[in-house]
Amino acid sequence: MTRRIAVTVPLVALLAAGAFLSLARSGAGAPPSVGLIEKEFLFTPKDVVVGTGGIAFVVDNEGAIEHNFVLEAPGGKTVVQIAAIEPGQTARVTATLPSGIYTIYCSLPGHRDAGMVATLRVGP
Ligand SMILES: [Cu+2]
Repeated sequence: MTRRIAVTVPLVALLAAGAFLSLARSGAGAPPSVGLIEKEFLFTPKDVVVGTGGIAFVVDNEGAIEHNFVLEAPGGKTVVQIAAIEPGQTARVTATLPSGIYTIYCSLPGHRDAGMVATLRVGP
């Protein structure tokens, strides 16, 4: 089952964009973000759908032990990763993604096989 996740743009960014429109700023502001929760031994949500382009991953370790975050492109190349997230900590990483089906997982020994893997579908 695929669960569609709301992609949010911070209201502050929208307000700032409007406020500075008259200054012809070219910056697009913060990218949309996707929140992921890690614990033993799963990612929530397990299926994520986003649009192409810049995306920020906000990864919250709600487990009792350390985890990490790896985003793998179709074909197996690592796009971005977060080396370690301690229990109770939140980490963030951004990437610019073309269309495709990506894999998110925790690369600590045994964690992926135990269920710490999720699918990221990126489409237009
Ligand atoms: Cu892990």
